[in-house]
Amino acid sequence: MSRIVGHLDLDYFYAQVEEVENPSLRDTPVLVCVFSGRTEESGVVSTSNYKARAYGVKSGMPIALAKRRLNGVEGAFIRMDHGKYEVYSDRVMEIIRSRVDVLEQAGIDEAFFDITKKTGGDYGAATALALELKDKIFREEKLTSSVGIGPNKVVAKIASDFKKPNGLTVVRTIEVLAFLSPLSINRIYGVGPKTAKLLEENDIMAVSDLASAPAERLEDLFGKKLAVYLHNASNGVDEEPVIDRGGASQLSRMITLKHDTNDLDQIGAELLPPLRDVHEKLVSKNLFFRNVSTIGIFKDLSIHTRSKTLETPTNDYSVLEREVRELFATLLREVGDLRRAGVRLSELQDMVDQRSLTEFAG
Ligand code: TTP
Ligand code: CA
Repeated sequence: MSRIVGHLDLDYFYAQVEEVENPSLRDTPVLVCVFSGRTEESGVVSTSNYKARAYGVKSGMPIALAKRRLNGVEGAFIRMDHGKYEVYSDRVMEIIRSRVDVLEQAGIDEAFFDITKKTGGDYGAATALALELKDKIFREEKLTSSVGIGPNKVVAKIASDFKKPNGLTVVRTIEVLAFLSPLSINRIYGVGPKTAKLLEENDIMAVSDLASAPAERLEDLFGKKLAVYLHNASNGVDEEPVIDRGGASQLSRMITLKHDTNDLDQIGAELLPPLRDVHEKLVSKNLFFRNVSTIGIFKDLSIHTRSKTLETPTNDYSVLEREVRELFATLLREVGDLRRAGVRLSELQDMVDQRSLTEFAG
């Protein structure tokens, strides 16, 4: 049976999360920014919604330039809150994971999945499953996503990018070459500006040009390894398996508090059982954590997080409890009553890796 692989990418992710938390933003250009602090306008745009993109706002653009692009139209400039986006990301990944054969998270807002067994290799069933994923993510998280389905990762990734936002593109094995041929070479994953420039200088503009370029010519330009990849990818050939990269990359627990509260002791007491539980899980899996986040959810369902990266990974419960308390103390100083509270451990590492690291260090 030939494989069926999918790629799901959440649309304008950070900006969409901000819209979900504050729906009144939907008709406004939303720019999620990393402020560097010197002046109110120093920093860059991390991402923006499609309203802002219509004015020419782009990821990585200085905030001052983005403001000029908006040309007097008022935009919402929002500080990036990575911890918050991770909470949404974790929940979306769980929705996908429970419905596919194998999930490979490829970034905070994207994942590959293998659904060969699940669909019996049938593209009709794959299409239905892709729609089910999109629908479930939209109903539970209010987030739209774009999905690509194909015989391998290279095709699935290009397909998910083909119709955005809220798209679904299914490319059956027999359609692969016709789908890829007219596309521009920079659609292929791994073709960055440098590779694209070199290809264009050699009159290779479309994927079909690349697919028919003589192997020796590509090898002269890029060396054996990249040449082989480019040749295969442009012909829709890719054997890379979808790999679950070692199970949980994070462990988290959320609770609903008995009453909405801003009281550190109250929250600390209610969080004790889930904290013990998450620590037990960590130890049973022989893992150390390096990053710990606290999560507070408010009446209006908006999420605020604080996180800390430790100098060295640990599985020490007293360190965990102390850090969580300190992080909640700062979080609560800055915000009102919480409805739900949670903790998340990430940058998890195997104890074995850890031991060999200290041995090297010693
Ligand atoms: P992308 O998936 O590239 O972009 P996007 O989700 O904002 O937009 P779309 O998929 O609809 O085209 O990146 C995912 C997140 O990564 C994005 O929401 C913010 C972050 N990001 C940056 O911080 N800087 C960048 O330059 C890019 C491209 C993304
Ligand atoms: Ca995205």
